[in-house]
Amino acid sequence: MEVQDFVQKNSLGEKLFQQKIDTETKIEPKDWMPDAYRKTNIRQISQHAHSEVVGMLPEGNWITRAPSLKRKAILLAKVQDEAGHGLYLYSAAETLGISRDEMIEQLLTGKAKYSSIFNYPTLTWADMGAIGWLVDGAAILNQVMLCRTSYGPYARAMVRICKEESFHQRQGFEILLVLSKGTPEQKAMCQDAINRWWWPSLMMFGPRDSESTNSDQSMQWKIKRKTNDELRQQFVDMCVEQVKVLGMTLPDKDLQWNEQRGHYDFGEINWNEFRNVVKGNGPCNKQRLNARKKAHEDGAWVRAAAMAHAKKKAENVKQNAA
Ligand code: FAQ
Repeated sequence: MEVQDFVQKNSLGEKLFQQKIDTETKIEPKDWMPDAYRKTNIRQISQHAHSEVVGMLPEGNWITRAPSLKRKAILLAKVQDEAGHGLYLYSAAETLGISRDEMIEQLLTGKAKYSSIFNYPTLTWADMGAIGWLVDGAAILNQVMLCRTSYGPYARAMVRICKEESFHQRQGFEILLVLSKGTPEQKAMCQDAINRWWWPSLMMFGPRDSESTNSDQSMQWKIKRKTNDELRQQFVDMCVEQVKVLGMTLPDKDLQWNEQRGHYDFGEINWNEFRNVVKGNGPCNKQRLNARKKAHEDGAWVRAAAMAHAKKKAENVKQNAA
């Protein structure tokens, strides 16, 4: 292609791209898109996929110790859902031109991030309730917004994921509700789990807007529809009301209704802790990555068998056609 044709074609592509963004038309895999738009979607969608997959580990820890058959079946289904979410998201990222192998490699070598929240330990059964209520609750707020994200395959994956997440959140809240009406020990376990998961849940929304390197551009491209701080505030306002139903408290002495803002004020997040966990120094980072590496190595024979089967099948088709 002549240089001039290329420039003309590109600027037309850019115009069409901007028109689609302005008119709320989804960007689809074969559409022209700026390189940076492609890159930031790959970054965000693949990190989201990794979060779903690593997110199976803290809860997986309790499948064998769930207090009843019913609880075990529900938890098992929830953890399987997270695996499914990871798969939809890896597929959505693949439509942007990155391979699954590359993404997995980035996760296992520590190059790609995943949500900070999954680097905390699950110490008691009440943690299953707190994860469902708070972690899935935070994830839903973020993901409801992403149902309207500008990249088509990501938005469509989110619609399905949100339906399942809302079941996850309710099952978590119900676990806590039962504990909150139980023995003094169960009540204490419930409060302790809320105390430990509250602040890390607030960190899930990412750094303050003033420190968020990607937000401005992602908002302009309508990848994100609300900023980190807006979603965090929405989450705080929602949880302050819900915790009353449990008869429990949130571990923040600065929580207070602000009439002027029409929102709850809340205390300062420990951003040093957040940065440390994201850097790889949280309580369970090494354990989580090692578990993923082991799963990948243990699964090598399955991948090899699937490849061998596909090759044999292709050869058979060729032979039959000859
Ligand atoms: N942890 O400029 P921003 C779930 C990074 S799914 C680690 O504000 P952005 C389901 C960020 O990547 C939970 N890193 O970034 C479930 C960036 O680094 P980079 C996951 C974080 O992308 C429930 C840098 O900091 N959800 O829970 C975190 O505009 C229960 C600067 O930040 C998603 O991934 C963090 N918390 O906004 C599963 C949703 N926050 O890449 C199992 C999709 C920020 O430039 C059990 N993602 N960073 O090197 C998003 O909406 C966005 O990516 C944000 C961050 C909002 C997370």
